[in-house]
Amino acid sequence: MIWNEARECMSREDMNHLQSARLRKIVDRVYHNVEPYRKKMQEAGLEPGDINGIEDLHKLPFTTKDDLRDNYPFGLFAAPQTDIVRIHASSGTTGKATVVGYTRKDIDVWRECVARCCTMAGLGRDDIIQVAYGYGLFTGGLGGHYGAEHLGATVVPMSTGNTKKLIDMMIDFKATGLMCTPSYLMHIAEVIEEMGVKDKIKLKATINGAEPWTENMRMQIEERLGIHAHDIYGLSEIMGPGVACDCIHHKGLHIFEDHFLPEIIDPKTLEPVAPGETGELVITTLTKEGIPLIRYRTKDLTSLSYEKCECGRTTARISRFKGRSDDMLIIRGVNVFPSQVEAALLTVDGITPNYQIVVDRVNYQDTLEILVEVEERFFSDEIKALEGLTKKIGHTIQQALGLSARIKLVEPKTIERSMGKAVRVIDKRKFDN
Ligand code: DLL
Repeated sequence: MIWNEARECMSREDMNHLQSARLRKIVDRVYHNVEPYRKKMQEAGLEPGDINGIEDLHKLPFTTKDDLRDNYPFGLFAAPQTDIVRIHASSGTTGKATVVGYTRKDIDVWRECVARCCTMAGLGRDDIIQVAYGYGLFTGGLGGHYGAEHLGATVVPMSTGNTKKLIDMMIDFKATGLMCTPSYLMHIAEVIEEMGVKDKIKLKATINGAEPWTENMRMQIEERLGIHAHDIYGLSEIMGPGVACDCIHHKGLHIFEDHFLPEIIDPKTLEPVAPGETGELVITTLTKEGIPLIRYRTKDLTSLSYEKCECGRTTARISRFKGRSDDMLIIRGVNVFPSQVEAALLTVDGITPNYQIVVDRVNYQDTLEILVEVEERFFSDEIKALEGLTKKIGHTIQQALGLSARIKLVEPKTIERSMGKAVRVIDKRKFDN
């Protein structure tokens, strides 16, 4: 089992000491190897010697996705190409992809982090783990694969594509672990029910991430499949999956602070927020060689807690993600996060976590429509049941968002399923000009 007690259960003092030593080293590395970083530091009047420890972190300039795009493809690499053994890239919504490179040591750190996540989920050498994240430039497939293999588990590289085959193999191989996006897991649960094979499934735990999901959705999945579903976080710029993961207590995601130094800032003022308050997660990679990033603005909204967890780990925990500072929708002047909509919907009985938010603009007025899949039984009931449910959802959304929405109930499986990240929001306003 990969339970790195020396690192995951360190005293705060020792952890800060380790982080300071690693920060000094990484700042030195980028200053001497990455021209854009040297320039940025010089513009801020900084030299590596000015950074003595984590108390000086705030002096360093931020890094954003634009810095990666501006230096496409390899401009921020801090290692010679001969030391880079792997490239990944994330598809940008605009412009060029963001490209990242890994040295052999980076891959070793990555697999150890993902293996630690598997341990948190109670998986070990005896387990058979199917990896159903996409393999390729996306970090999910290979990241999960190397981590589970490092754990010593038996890895089945399913990738995405054929859900029935995945389930057949899950049964035949007696698979006990599964890694995939939460929305795909939901789809897998539906197909298992459809096939009537739930009693043949030996699954114990799943490790799900790459997109926001709610606590409610996690509990619904756990109940449907009789498993523990764990939230894994990561982003390709920083490494890929395995930056943080929640343990069996599901009270926030333990961030591997020996490799990733977290801060939470107010995305508008860029100042740190008080402990426990929600803001944007900023990460400094402490050990990356290929593409170390200093104060990288993830745009992901969360909060930090340094309280010791019941599991014994002392690493800081980030709360379940509340969305991104840049996926926030402003509808009729009201800020709305898709995760808020999901949380509200799932409080209503009879709703599945399959929904789509459609925002449009008609006569200069924003419109909000929410398509919600409801259980089959409502469609066989009389029309009154449907009307009642529509009203109830409308009321719940109004209460949660302070916004009225047109609710459209649709039959199960109407909303297109995704093997990767679900398309939760269709914002048509972007296309009119
Ligand atoms: O999604 C890496 C990953 C793969 C993580 C598999 C977990 C599992 P990117 O494609 O670069 O990398 O997208 C990163 O996805 O900034 C978040 O906005 C979102 N995200 C990732 N994990 C979670 C999560 C991978 N557990 C972006 N909860 C991040 C909420 C998540 N959002």
